[in-house]
Amino acid sequence: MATSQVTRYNNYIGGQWVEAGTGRTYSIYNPASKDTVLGEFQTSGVEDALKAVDAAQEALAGWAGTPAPIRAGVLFRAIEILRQRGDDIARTITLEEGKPLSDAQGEVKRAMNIMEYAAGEGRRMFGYTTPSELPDTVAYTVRRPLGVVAIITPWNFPIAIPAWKIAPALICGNTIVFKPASATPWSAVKLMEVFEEAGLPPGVMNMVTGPGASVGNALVESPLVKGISFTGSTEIGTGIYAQGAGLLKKVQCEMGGKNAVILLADADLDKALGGIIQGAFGSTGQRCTATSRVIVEEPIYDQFMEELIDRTSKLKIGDGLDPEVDVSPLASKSQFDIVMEYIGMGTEEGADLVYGGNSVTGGIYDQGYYIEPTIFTGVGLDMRIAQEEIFGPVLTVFKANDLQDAIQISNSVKFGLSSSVYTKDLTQAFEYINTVEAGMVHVNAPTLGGEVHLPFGGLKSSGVGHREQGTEAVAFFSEVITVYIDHAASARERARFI
Ligand code: UN1
Repeated sequence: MATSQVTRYNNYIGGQWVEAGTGRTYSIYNPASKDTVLGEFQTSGVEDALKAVDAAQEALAGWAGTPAPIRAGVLFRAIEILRQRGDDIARTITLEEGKPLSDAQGEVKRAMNIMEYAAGEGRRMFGYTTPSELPDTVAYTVRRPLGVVAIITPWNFPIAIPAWKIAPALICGNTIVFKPASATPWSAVKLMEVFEEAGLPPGVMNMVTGPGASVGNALVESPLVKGISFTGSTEIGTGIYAQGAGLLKKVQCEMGGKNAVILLADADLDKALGGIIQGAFGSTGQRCTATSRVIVEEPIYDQFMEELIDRTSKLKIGDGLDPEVDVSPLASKSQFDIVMEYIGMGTEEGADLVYGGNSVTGGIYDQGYYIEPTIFTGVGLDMRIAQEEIFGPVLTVFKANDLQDAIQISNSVKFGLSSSVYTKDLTQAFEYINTVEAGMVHVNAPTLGGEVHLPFGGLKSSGVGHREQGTEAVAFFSEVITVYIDHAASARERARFI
């Protein structure tokens, strides 16, 4: 495509679409058609990030002073705009991230759901009143915004993850600098347009595209930024958390996973296979709640493996725009390379590659970053493919003697995001629920996703700071202020409580 036909998109700062001060831009490409340029975006630098912070700071008093139910009005309008543009935005997600269109549509719906939930919070956002130990004294709590917050998001849910951070941040009265993943700025621009048209006052939300090393870092360091909500790798998140803590900022980091399904011998195998295949290969495994391990109780291991391979072989690989496709391309060349490297590593480490393992080539496949759904057995617990997040369509299978053994295997990794058990036995299910190390626990359901009104997040290296979504999101994006009011007619003998 000739450069002249490529649309150039700008940053959004203080209510204006502006070019980066660096004067530099970069292009993004369709992962299913790797020579197709989708757009040109601003390669912003530190100064752009700081301008956005200043704009957010300037807008803060006005937005924080707007009653929360009125702030909610913007979110309700944004939901309507998303409804009208849903198809176009979903298509944008598929074009730039690669996921199947039906998943992209689901993602837009999820963004609408979270906005609906957050908008409702505009009429709740409860504090509490409680008796004081003094007469004629009222004690209560009230929520106040943090101030300017930085929202730093990954490429794999380029609409839903920003939405589930932005919506609660806005309803709580914060102003925002949004730094989307460098790989998916197009969805971010479209989301920004939705908020602009919904009537968000200038400066309340600003968007700056570009590298994390300059833009993200400047946001984390700026003394005006009081809160940071990050989703991405454990490595980057750990750095942000440490840096933010040193500056006494409120930080939440949602990071990697190595989620396991435990399959017990009494389980409904058909149901379990459906959930495991969707969990492992849906979204091409590029999801922090993806299933990357299955731990199978010995008596059903052989039957499970046979059916797993049979069903996996029927998955259709192709362009996410094709409605028949189950497994679409990896989101980028770098993601493709990482996953291929892990597959090679698995073989070298001595695991048995029992299905897939190759890139898919020929015809349309040469245009994109396709990898076969891949299954390893005979995986040792100390192998890197058993321990590290691969973020691709790679499933490792383990054999366990019983539930306790399975839980031990499940807990043997540094991550603890999401997990699942398939069983009909209530006693075993509860033992699992009470001992598995994961922030989200499923019984007879895939490791995937979550509902927007429930907390989302993990233990150990999967998350730190505060859960996302539900009322937890309001707790993160606000400060609790405790108020004592003495309405006694005159001075007291004992003027203060202890
Ligand atoms: C989901 O799996 O439905 O980055 C959401 C991620 C997670 C969000 C996943 N933070 O994949």
